[in-house]
Amino acid sequence: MGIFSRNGSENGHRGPARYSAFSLFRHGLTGSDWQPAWRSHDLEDSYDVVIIGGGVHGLATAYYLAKEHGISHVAVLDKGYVGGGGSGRNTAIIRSNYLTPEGVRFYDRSVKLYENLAAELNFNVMFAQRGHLTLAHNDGGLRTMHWRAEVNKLESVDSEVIGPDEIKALVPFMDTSNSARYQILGALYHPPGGIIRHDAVVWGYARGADAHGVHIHQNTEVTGIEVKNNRVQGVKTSRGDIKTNTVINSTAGWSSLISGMARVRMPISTFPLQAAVTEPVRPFLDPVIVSGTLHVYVSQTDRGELVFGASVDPFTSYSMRGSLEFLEGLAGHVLELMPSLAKMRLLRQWAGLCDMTPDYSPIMGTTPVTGFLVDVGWGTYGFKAGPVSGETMAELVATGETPRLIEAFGLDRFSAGTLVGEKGAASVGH
Ligand code: PYC
Repeated sequence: MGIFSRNGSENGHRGPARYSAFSLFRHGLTGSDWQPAWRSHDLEDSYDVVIIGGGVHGLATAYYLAKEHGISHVAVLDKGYVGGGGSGRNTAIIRSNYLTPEGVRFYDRSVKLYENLAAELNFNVMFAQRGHLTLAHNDGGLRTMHWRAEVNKLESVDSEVIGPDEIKALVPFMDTSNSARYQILGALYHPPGGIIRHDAVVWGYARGADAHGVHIHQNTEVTGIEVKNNRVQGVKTSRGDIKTNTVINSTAGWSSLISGMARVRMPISTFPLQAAVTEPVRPFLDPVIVSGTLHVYVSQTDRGELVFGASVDPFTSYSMRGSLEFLEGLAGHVLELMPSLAKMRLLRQWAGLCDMTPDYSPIMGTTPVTGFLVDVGWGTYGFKAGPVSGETMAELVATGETPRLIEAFGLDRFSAGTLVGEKGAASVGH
């Protein structure tokens, strides 16, 4: 049985009722209200672990801490609402076709966790493994796709380079002709890749963490981190102070500022990343399409909208405003790939914040301040890593040992010179 027993209780904690066809039928018949998926609590004076950031990383960490390690006296703090940051602003692409063995192994574990997540959380996260295509428009691009395919295969991840005819068979609307302005020479095809309902992932983890006794505190801004003799003592928040020996920085966008509160410097620069969604149309696009050369990625949701994104804006900023320049560039590039989309209308655009590191890999693990841990530096690839980050960060807290999957991503790699260069596998050129 997953996290919820029949009567909704486990470890003496009363959790939500199980979602099922039967409970849907019963609620429909009786008109009774559904229990809230997670509850509000008074802020306690102390917690065993305080996690800053109520996105997929922070909530997954809390969930695995409680479920796998029995550490449930945990607070997740968010200055806004659950999933209101990067977790609600990304384009929900899941894949593990990275360039380095370390990256491939890490993201592959995340894909595996995502594959079982709906059953694990008793929450439909709508993971659609429709395949993922990264286009190559020149010899250099094609070489990188071959490189990635070989590393992927060595790590037992399903990826291969395919040619224009096979691309056309997968995406009939794509202009794969020799006369395309940016001719398509081939693509890295990654069948396990796909898209997911990102809100559902966040809500599912929040519900699961709550069921195991974790306290989720929304509208609770961290204003300081207390450090004495190089050890974490607690956090200050807009709702009061909390004593704790363990703080995890699971934020995106403001992660270097939060680390700065503990006086830990991070090699991170923060850039906005914009995205947009169209009106819904009949399903015609199965795989996710990415073109690094054209700085664009496209997927079609189950509701029929096309979701587009580009590279990060070319300046550091904490602004999350959309711009007309982005839309102009995006529209031009999308039409170079799929000219028949000329009449599509955009519904909405938005932006999120991306914490870029010098090597395009995250920063995870311990820091020079005892008890201050980080799960940050997620650039444009954080959402897909949520489950594995939660699993490994929870293991680190519970055992005091850095799990092998994240050994390569430590902060000390920047002084040791052991970078994990993933720029060639980032979705778009930056
Ligand atoms: O890394 O797959 C990715 C991605 C998609 C959109 C932004 N990053």
